Amino acid sequence: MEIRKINFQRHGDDRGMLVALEENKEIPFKIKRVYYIYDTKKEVRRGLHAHKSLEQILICVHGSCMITLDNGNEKGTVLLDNPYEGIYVPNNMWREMHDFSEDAVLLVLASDFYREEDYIRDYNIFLKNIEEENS
Ligand code: T46
Repeated sequence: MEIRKINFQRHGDDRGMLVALEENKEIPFKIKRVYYIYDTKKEVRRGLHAHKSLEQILICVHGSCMITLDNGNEKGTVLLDNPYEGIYVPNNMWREMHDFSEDAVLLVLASDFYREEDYIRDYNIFLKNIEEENS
């Protein structure tokens, strides 16, 4: 599966760079939550779940990390290593974040508030849900 990166517009001048993200413009949903992940150990894999109803944009604003997405049929992995690039992660998508650099800060813009009930943490249940949707 090819994971398409979104290239955000950069506003650069001789002072440096700036990226601006607005809901329903660069971000294709209303932003209800922002969180960020940092100080992740190199050997750690985070995520390992899907969401029933949540859209997210992931941006590695500092350092780098790998993102693996799995839609139940196909998998793809992408390197995020630029603060002006992001990836869109829809619902029903298994995600894993791994190979974080020591200085990595992964910023996430989410379409909904945190709800534990929205998580699918069992891979077999995730696959079963996908099968049911496709039947
Ligand atoms: C996702 C990937 C990319 C909260 O209290 N509020 C929050 O908004 C979030 C995201 C987490 N938490 C708590 C719940 C856990 O006790 O923070 C702790 C760590 O969360 P979790 O183990 O879910 O973190 P990751 O890195 O495995 O996954 C996170 C998001 O949870 C998830 O939605 O898509 O980042």
